[in-house]
Amino acid sequence: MFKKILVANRGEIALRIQRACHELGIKAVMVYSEADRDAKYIKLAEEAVCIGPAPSPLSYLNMPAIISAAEVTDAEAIHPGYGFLSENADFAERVEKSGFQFIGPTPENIRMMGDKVSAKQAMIRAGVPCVPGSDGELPDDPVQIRRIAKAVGYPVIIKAAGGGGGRGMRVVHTEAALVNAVQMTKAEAGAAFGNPAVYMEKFLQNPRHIEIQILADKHRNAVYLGERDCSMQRRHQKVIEEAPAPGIPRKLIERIGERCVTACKKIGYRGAGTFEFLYENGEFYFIEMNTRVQVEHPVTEWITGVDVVRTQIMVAAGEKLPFTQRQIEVRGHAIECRINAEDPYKFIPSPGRITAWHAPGGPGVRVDSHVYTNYYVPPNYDSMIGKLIVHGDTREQALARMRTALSETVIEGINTNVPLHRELMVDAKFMAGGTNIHYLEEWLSQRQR
Ligand code: MV4
Repeated sequence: MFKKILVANRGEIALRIQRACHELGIKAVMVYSEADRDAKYIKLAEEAVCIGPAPSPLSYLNMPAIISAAEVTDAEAIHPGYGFLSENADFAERVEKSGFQFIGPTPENIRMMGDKVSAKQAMIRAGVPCVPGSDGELPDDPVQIRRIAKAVGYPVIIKAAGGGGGRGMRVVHTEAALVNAVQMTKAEAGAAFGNPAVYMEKFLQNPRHIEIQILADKHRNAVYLGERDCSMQRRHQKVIEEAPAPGIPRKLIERIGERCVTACKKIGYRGAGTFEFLYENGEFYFIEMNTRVQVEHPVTEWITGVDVVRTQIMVAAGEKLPFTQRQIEVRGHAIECRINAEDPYKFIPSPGRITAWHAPGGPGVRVDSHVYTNYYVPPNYDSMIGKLIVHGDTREQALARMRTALSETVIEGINTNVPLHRELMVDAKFMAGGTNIHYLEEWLSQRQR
């Protein structure tokens, strides 16, 4: 096992990884920008290295600064967390070339999934069901583009190979608008991602966003840890996640989970990963794969009892997965509310000093956050300041525990979206379960203030 790991991230996930290291008896080297000197995990750190000024390109995205920090502290491995450099294949490659273990998949697998065309082709070959569409990159010939769209059936969606997470997409409803839309998306993709390649899919009008968590080791063992429902989102930012997904038959999840595991084995995947699907009319359609630990991993940890971050570290060190698929059982229901420093109505970021922080507690309540009373939320990064996660024997019990937990939560000095979560936890449609990816935005547009 590693003796020392460098944590190349900030915020709640830096604290989460630090905790996993300490539990395993591993020393954690924390890095920080000038804006993050006062974070809780820096105070708790046995070693911390400043890697640059507040703007992330100069610190958390600064590869030489991070690799140097690992060198001067004699770390053996680097955990990239989520965001920042976590899905950067060039970073993973540079980490390994410098003699450190990258805690994540191989650079080849990260690169394969970063290109959404090659990701989809790999999944089709591995037997994972995908959204019907162009087989690979769209050609330039307008006649061929029209022929493909006709075969797929309108509406279609044009997506950039270099995009993902909602960037570089365009919906097309008619043949008249098609060729121009393809050309526009290609031009934007070339400018934004340095890759003008685009592909086409049937546009699904009212899907849910369901994802499958997997874990794999370096010995071709892989398991799936059930699903998460991440449909409650606004502008491609998830707001609430839960597991299991309400109303989806277990048998269907098992079938799709097994396909994901087979695909992992086929491509030699290792580490944690998430297969993103759209779910509509009882069918799953793969859209993208994330090659990192995700914000919402705690809901999976709670329904399965598996520590995702601990296992990421163990498999990176070469250990075998400490459980088989047969040992994975789903128990109860978990819900996560992302706590953001933002206006709960207008969603404008609300950085500043937290003058009071009272976290909720009690049975079935978990708070993952790096903040505390008197902490200053810097304006330079994502507005998420923590996550509130609850578990119950049933979804109803989890909802009740979330309502109680939110009622106990006090955050003063900045605006947060806690009032939004309080409203959503008593919304009849959300309480019924199974809302689609458009529900939250429609609800917000009709909300009374
Ligand atoms: C789609 C889609 C409908 N049909 N693909 C947006 C984020 C990116 N990961 C894929 N996205 C979508 N792809 C087809 N063929 C609708 C979306 C989509 C979406 C997906 C998941 C969660 C939220 C979303 C919000 C708007 C659109």
